[in-house]
Amino acid sequence: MKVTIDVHGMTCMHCHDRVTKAISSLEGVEDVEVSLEENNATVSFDPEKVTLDEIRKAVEDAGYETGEGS
Ligand code: 9UX
Repeated sequence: MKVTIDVHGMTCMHCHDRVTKAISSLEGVEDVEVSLEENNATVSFDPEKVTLDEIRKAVEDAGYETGEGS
């Protein structure tokens, strides 16, 4: 499944890379597209291996705030 999650607090390209790595390091994540301009991350993942909450937690653990997924 593919979900776009709001990610707040990214201000530079380093933030962008940190969020990308935090999400892509999770097992079950197939593709990640982080947008600094739109303050979100579009993630393709296998819901049997990883949940949206786990993805959100990985972003928060990296130091960023998350919003609702859609
Ligand atoms: Mo640069 Mo992004 O210090 O937090 S990594 S703004």
